[in-house]
Amino acid sequence: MILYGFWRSSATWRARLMLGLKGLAYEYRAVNLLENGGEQNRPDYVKRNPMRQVPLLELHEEDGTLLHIGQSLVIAEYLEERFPLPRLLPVGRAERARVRQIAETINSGIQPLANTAVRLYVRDVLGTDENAWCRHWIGGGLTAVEAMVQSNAGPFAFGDAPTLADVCIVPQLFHARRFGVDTDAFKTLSRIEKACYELDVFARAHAELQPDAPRATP
Ligand SMILES: N[C@@H](CCC(=O)N[C@@H](CS)C(=O)NCC(=O)O)C(=O)O
Repeated sequence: MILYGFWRSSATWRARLMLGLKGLAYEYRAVNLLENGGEQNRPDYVKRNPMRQVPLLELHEEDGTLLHIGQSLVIAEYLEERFPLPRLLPVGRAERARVRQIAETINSGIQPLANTAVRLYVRDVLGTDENAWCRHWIGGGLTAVEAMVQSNAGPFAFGDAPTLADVCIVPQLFHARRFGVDTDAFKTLSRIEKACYELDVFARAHAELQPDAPRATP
């Protein structure tokens, strides 16, 4: 299995967490989104993922068929079907809907508004402060997510074990801070984040620990 990604990409971070929580081994191939015109735009990568985004999971089906799966939540569903345990989604249908609602709110209601291509457009074409733009959309979105987790949160976003909801919340909080959102204001999300980082899988998946993350010079 090969995971194509970028150290800071929150969607790659989600895929890293899913693979980690399921205990699956994979090779990581870094795609630098910022340099050389963005390696996601290279013809060999576009052939694999026409959307020109990370993450992308490359793997073989049991019969040898080669698969390229883009979209982190589709990766989650695929992994859940093929490697059911440990679960990323709860057993009950209604509970699964709640977890998926949190994940999808982040995936389609928050993250795309602060994506690299969008931020560059806001800054370079619209001539607007892209950090203020991101703060507005991420802050508003996380206010909704904070309300969503209230009723079912245990130590984690949904009960006693991490789910797809936590997998989406943790990277989004990192990015919220990057743009100046005061994440301490989200009391339940902050508590959930702390519980997640106490797990080795979450601690190791942090963006700044990835092999393509810039290293501080001594
Ligand atoms: N919904 C997609 C989002 C993927 C996405 O937005 N990836 C970003 C990095 S987090 C990307 O590749 N951006 C490239 C660009 O904006 O040019 C997913 O969950 O995989």
